Amino acid sequence: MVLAVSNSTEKTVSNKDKEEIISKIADRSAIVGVVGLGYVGLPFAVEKTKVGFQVIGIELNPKRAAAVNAAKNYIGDVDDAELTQAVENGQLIAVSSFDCIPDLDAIVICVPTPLTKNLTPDLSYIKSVTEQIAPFLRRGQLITLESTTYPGTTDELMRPILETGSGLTQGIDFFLAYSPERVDPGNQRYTTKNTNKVVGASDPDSLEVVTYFYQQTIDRVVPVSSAKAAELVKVFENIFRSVNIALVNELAMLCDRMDLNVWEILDAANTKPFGIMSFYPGPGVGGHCIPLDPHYLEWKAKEYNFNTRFIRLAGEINRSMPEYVVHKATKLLNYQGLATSKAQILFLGVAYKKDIDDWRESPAVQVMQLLQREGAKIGYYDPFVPFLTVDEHPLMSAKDMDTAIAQADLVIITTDHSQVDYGAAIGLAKAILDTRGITRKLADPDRKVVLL
Ligand code: SAJ
Repeated sequence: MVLAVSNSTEKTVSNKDKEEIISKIADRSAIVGVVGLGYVGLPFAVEKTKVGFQVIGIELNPKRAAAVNAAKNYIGDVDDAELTQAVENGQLIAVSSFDCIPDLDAIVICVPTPLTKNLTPDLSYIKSVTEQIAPFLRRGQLITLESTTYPGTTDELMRPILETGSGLTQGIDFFLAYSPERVDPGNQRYTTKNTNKVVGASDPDSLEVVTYFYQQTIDRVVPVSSAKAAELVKVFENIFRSVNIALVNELAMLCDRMDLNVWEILDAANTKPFGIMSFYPGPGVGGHCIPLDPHYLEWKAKEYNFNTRFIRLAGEINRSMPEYVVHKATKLLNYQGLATSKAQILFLGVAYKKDIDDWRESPAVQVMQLLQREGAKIGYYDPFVPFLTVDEHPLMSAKDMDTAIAQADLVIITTDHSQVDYGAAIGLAKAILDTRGITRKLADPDRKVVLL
């Protein structure tokens, strides 16, 4: 293919470069770099080793890099034995510098994309990694961004930094693409390998190379027309969840006023065999994705003089849920003639969702914080979370659930871990506020349970 370039000389796309990287991917001589060995990067890195690639993980947290090199697993979705095998046979090595960039053929960037305190994108990780890569970039390399971000990041932020820093041109000298991570932490059914993968690039050669690269480890790769399109696909997926979770959270607050049981309403609605998808209310929306990612699009849309009202409203409703739980808890304590400031409250489950150990951005912790600030004595029991901090106060999980429940004036179920015996909890508790509806089908002869 011949590309016309600005100085009117014709420059052929180096098919040699494209053929070379494709051949190195095919015979597994391509060295894969993964920047960021978190809940996206480490599972991806291990998957690549399983199909024969040499992988260098660039992890700036030295503790994490050392853990990987010692085959000490810290990501629940990674199989311990597979990590050990990858490390022991030398296929996965973690480093904490970018000096190895020239040796890499494909570089996959899986760094965090948080929000600032006023809900604007914080691209500092992506920018810093891109700036570190640029001076080492060489002909024929593939750079892929996986972090969830606003449409335009790859082409408008990364590409100029890479081209300026290296003097190379995308699509002619190196390949640049976007492929969103789709990881559902704790999901036993869908893994890195069998979760369909969207890929997008803004030139045909980059799209061809990135598609072939991911096809080596993922059952189905879905190419789209540009990096920007792929970026929007991902953000839409999380907006879809945020809006639908907010819808049922709002319904829960209305049902409370109408003296209706939102769980009964939703269970019945979900018997519809078509045209519905089940979402349930909760104490709020946690994790590193759903509370944050939609605001990346909200921020970008403003450039087009467009207000994404669904995103804003959903965020407002979801962020209001911890306060709503406090309102319900206070009412319940009042029925017992107890002031919140005198109450002993036990939180059953503190992770941001069931059957995982991650409590960062957990709505449970937000509720704990609010009630602790009102003077309540709070404790928790969570088999996945041995300790956490609430307003910088360290807390350990109760060792024995039964004793902790019996000693509490109120139990608040904030995470519905599968392994907890909720029937026993009902028998032992004085009162329960169930924010996850996990007890809705259990016997409650003494009517101790109030559902959100
Ligand atoms: N939640 C509800 N009600 C619901 C569903 C979820 O209150 O009906 C809450 C959860 O308890 C949790 C939060 O929302 O606090 C987010 O839950 P989530 O199920 O969306 O899980 P995440 O954030 O760990 O992972 C999601 C992925 N989950 C699913 O698709 C089921 C997926 O959206 C993305 O691949 C991933 O975010 C990501 O990395 O973007």
